Amino acid sequence: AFKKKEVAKIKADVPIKKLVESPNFKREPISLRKSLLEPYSTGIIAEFKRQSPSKGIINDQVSVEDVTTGYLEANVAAQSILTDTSFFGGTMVDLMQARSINTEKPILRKDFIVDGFQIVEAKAIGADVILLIAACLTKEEIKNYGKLAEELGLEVLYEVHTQEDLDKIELSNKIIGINNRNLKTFEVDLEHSINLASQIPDDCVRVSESGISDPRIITGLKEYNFKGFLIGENFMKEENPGLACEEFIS
Ligand code: IGP
Repeated sequence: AFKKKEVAKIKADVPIKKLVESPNFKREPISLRKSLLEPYSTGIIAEFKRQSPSKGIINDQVSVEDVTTGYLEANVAAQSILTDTSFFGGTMVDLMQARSINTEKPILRKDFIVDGFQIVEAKAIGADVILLIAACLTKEEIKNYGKLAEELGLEVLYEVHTQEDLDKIELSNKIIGINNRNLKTFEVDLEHSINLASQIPDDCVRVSESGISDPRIITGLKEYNFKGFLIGENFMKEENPGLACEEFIS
């Protein structure tokens, strides 16, 4: 509800026409699906995350440019940039700055999407992929926002935590992210990904999100056909997140 008010305010100030005229709106989006399915993909989706409701400040000393450069040098499959300000201290400018350096790898706009306006905005700031969190949306909204994203040429990472979430999504050819973290209790359970994974058909790309702190976890998740691994805090808690990412991958 809070996000809805916030979005309504921006929507009133920024006409859609302005967004559509942005140079980023014309660029060809880069495919996350392709990047994750490439034979030698690292599968790592590295996140820029200054703070979180569960951890407070994680790192407010590093610039998005330096972290982006480091992540790209580490050969990540994609980047995730939080644009939610209230809870995560992110901004749309963060994503635009990352985009100005990153011209090769997909960028996920990590935010709570509760309005189609944010999807047009995502494209205008240079994102390739949006996040739709099933727990925040109705079945209808998921369908409509998914369609809008597709029409704009953006991909969608559909985020689920429970079977109930999964039941809201039409499961064909989708990128499905299983969040290991319960967004209400903040509890992290890796077993969770593995249990839910069996309910996802093989034409979907499986992504495991949150609480991944050891390369061995990835080795384990690969056995269950996970192709993507969304990691934030484990890198961001270090002084040099890019270097931490590089060491993690090699
Ligand atoms: C990253 P972690 O534990 O590696 O920092 O988690 C990412 O999965 C997490 O930030 C996240 C998130 C979200 C944040 C997953 N889903 C939805 C905001 C909204």
